[in-house]
Amino acid sequence: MSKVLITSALPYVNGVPHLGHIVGCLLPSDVYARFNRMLGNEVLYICGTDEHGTPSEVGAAKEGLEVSAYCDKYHALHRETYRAFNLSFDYFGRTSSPQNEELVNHIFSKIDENGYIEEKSIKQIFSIDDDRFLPDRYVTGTCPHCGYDKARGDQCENCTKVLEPTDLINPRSTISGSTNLEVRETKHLFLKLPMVEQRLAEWIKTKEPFWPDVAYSIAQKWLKEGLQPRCITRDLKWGFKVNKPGFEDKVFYVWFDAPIGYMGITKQWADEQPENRNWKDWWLGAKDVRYVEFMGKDNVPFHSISFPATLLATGEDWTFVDYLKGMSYLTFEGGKFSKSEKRGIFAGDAVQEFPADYWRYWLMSNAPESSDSSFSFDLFASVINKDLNGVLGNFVSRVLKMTSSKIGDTVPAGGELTALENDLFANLQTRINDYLKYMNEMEFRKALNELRAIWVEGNNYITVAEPWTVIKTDPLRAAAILRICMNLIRIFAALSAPVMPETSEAMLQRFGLKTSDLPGLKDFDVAREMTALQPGQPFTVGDPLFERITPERIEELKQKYGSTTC
Ligand code: B3M
Ligand code: ZN
Repeated sequence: MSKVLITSALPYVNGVPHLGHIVGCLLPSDVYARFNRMLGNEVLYICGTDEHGTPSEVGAAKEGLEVSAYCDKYHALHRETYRAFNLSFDYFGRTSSPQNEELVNHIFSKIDENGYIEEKSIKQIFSIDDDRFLPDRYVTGTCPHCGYDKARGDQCENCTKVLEPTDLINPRSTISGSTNLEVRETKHLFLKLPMVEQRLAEWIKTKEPFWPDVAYSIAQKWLKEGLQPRCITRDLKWGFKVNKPGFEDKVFYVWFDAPIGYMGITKQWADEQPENRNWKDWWLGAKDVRYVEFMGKDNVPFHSISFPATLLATGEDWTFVDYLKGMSYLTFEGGKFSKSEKRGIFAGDAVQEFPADYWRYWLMSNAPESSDSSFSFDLFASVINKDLNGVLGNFVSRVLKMTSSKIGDTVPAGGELTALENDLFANLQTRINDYLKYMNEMEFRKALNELRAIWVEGNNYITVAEPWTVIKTDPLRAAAILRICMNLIRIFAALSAPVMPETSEAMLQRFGLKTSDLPGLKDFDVAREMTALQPGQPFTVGDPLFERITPERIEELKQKYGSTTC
């Protein structure tokens, strides 16, 4: 059994999660965690809310709440939404926890002691109308590199270049829109990235070709451009106070403490059962851990450059990321999801409309992996109707209904297997091996293609075997065919479980089985699994697994969620 540490990028606590957030890191990491558990690996799957930074301060002010109360409120909302999507975190924590503060202080002191920190006076933008410094994201202006006019002060999301707010042309306050800004001098702490550049480059080189293109090329681009010292403190009230004399009135930059949050959250998890759990087993001197990170592509620079650089600078034996899965963006009918413009379906609403598995299946089969992908209600309905209703749901109800009405309510006995079954087993074994390989490689679209093809094999088999005709002349043969089909249902339940846990459970329930009865996915052997459901085992037909989405329903959803094409 190997140990697999999985983290999903920590969503900012402010802001309501939309489908793009779900597919951008949360859901793929969940599918991968579930898959690894089914391989028999020891998994620790960590996530939580990213709570520091200006957005929390601004959001709290808007709602008239203390920042900590605001974070409590939205942390609960995130937790509830992810629970509804059946995200199976081992722990969903918070970057503002005392455990994280302790680690941030420790790491900062280490890198300071080791000579990786320098003080510099910088010019920062102060907004006179807002009466505050405007750090990073709260200055908007034109990108000096590509001319994009809505670039933020921390990063241009058009060309992904990291910026300082003072780089922007025609800067304005994102909070009030005011251009009544002035530049003031303030003293800050910088991480000397050039000091780690060489070691970082060597380390990243060892990752080719094991990182997906999107991640590897972003990291390479950064290195090629040369690393600059990076400011890790901010003039804010909300955040972890900097533990260095002369800087007590500053806090750490949110991107300094957020990735350390992965360790902080692991410590929160361990502190709940100190006798059984030790965070260091995963993070410090942990030689036996494979560490996989999931994130949107805009987060790649922080995870491939600044965070590993921070860890290198400590001189301590931290766990470094082994595989970094960077995802592209999901758009809403080609445009942006926007709460303020009421465009796009948000995660909380989505699970009110349809069961989580519909979304999980659609999002994973259309995951924005090598390029962006676009959500639309037409596409969504067509996939649900075709794949889930037409292929999987139809197979399950056909098999169970026919057996129940023609033979009885137990798995039927009888019949020899024929060349048809040998072909089926061989085709399935090939497809299943491919499915497992793609899941292992986190090639989710390809994996889901195989999953669908595996269901199709079942449909093809029953169409060719024709038990409804055969039963008239050879009831034993028909019984054998239907028993094979029932075992197929159980196999489908096993293979679908990482992606559609509730559907898998519903399929098993037909046979009085539970998720804990599922076979592992390691060395999955079709011929062996085909004998798992033995003659005489009772079953129930049950309700259809899925509901068809009608054209009227599609129209209604388009109206409700601001589709551009309605
Ligand atoms: N909160 C950015 C984001 O949600 C940031 C990720 C932190 S991961 C340590 O996209
Ligand atoms: Zn740009």
